[in-house]
Amino acid sequence: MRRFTSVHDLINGPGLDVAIHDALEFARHPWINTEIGRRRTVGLLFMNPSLRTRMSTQKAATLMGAETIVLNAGSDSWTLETRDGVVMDGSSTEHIKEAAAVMGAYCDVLGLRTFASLTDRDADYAEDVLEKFITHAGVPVVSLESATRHPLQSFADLITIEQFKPTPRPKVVLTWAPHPKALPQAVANSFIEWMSAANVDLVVTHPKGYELAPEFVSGVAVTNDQDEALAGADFVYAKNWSSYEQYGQILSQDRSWTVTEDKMSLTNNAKFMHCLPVRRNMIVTDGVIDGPNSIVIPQAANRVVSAQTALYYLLKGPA
Ligand code: AN0
Ligand code: CP
Repeated sequence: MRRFTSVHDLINGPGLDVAIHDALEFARHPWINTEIGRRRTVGLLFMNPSLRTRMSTQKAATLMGAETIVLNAGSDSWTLETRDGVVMDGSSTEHIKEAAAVMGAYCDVLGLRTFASLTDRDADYAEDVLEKFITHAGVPVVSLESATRHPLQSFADLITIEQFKPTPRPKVVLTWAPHPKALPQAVANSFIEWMSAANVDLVVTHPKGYELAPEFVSGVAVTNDQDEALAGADFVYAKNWSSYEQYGQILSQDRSWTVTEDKMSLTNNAKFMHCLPVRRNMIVTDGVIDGPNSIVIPQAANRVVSAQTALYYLLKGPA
C-alpha cells in the first residue's frame, strides 16, 4: 500500500475484512511483528495540535521496530506555505513542497496532519494540502487527519465496534452535538465512509443546516429527529461539525442535542463513543461519559491498533 488516506486504500489494497482481521490480531498480540520497521524511519508532520494521533502513531511505529521523528510545523519546524504560485512575502518561511521532499529523503513513511481551512471548501474537499504532500513526499504517506477525513480514527472506531458489538449487524448512530468552536467535518465524513463499508446499520442525525457533503451521505439514512435515530441503537457516536453548506459556520449550539442519560435511555443499552478531545457537558454529559457504557478510552486505545495496521501495510510496500 502506498497511501492510507481513506477506507478505499484498504478496500483496494489488502481488503477491509483482511485489515479488520489483521487489526484484531495486532490488538491481541501487539509485538507480533517487530521486524518490519527495523532500520526504518517514520516521520510525522503536525500542522495542528494532537494528543492521540501523535502518541498512538509513535507507539505503533515502536511496536513495529521503527524509529519516529515528529515535527510540529510552525513551532519546532518552519511555518509552511501550502498555496501554489504565491509570493512568499508573508509569515510562511518554507513551502510544503520542499518540506515534504526533504522529509521523504530522511524517512521511509511519512504522516501528515492538516485540518480543513473551513474557508475554502473547494480546496478542502480536493484535499489540496494532503495531495501536495503526497506528490512531493516520494514515500508512502499516512493521513493523520486531513481536511475531509480521519482514517486512523475511523479504522480505530470500526475495530472498537467489532470488539464491542452485541449482534453481528449492530445499529450505529452518528449524532451531531453542540460545540463552541467551528470544527471540520472530517471525523463525521470519515466515520460515515467506514461504516458504509462495514456490516452495520448506520443512521446519521443532525439539526437542519448541518447536512454533510453528498459524496459522503448519499444512500445513508439521515434524520433531523435525534430521538427517532437513537431508538434501538447499539452504539451512539457523538461528534460536532460545522456547516458544509454555509461552509465552516456554526449555525447553532443547541444544547438539546447534548448526549444525556435521558437520550441514552432511548437506545438498546448503547455504548457511547467519541473520538476525543471532547467538551464535557456540551457534547456529552459527565454521567454518560463517566458511565459504564462509555467506551471512549478503549476506543482511543485502539488508535495504536489502527496505526499499527496501517503502518504495517505501508512498510510492507505495494501488494
Ligand atoms: C478536531 C476535529 O473535530 O476534527 C480533531 C478531532 C480528532 N477536534 C478539535 O479540534 C476539537
Ligand atoms: N482523536 C484524535 O485524533 O485526537 P488528537 O487530535 O488528540 O490526535
